[in-house]
Amino acid sequence: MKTTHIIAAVLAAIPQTLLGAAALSYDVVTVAGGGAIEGKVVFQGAVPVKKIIPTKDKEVCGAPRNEPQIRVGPDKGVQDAVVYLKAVAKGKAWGKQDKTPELDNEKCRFEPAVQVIRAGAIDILNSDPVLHNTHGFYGKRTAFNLALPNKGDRIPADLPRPGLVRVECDAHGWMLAHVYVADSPYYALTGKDGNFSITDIPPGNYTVVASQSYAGDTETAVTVKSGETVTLSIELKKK
Ligand SMILES: [Cu+2]
Repeated sequence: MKTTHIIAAVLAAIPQTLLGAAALSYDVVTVAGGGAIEGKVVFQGAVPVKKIIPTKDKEVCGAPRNEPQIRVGPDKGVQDAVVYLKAVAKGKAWGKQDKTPELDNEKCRFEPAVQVIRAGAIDILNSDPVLHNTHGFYGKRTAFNLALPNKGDRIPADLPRPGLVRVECDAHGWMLAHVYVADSPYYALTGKDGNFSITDIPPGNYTVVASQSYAGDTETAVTVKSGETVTLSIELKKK
């Protein structure tokens, strides 16, 4: 009896934030009469460039060059912005995955530089005849750390938790990629024109997050109604 009381008291003392972690799990339900969110991600500012100076393996890695830190098209559309709905509790099924996602080391760049995957497997590849050491991080914590000495190497890695994974190469300091591990299937990656579309959303209130590594995150509150499409223009601003 006494023990039961103690357990009850301990449970009551667990902060809601800890219990909230369980509530963040995603439940698949039938979505009838869902709505959609579509639109465009834009960036109006001057496009910053980063000087890349390969210091080794130059025959593969190339000459010094300037690379844009945000890919902006002629009409200001931002390519490779990740757009997702924050902390969705339930909704549509994930859909079939055609193949295991891949991150390739190619000419001492990551290909693709930005991708969104579901939690689980990702294959790390090397298309170069030089050593790459592909190192992924959740924040400061290592998610994987893989040496790929040979062209044609393919090593399976695992990203078990949702969140942003920053990927570096320990051999080539300028290499950088971002892998977003989604916590629900409500996400999109903008194309060259900056456009995105997210469909089959249960009616309700949502936070749309547009995320880009240079500009950071921009959040927009949206109400989705049954059978309707909300059109957004999301302007990214460097904070
Ligand atoms: Cu490398």
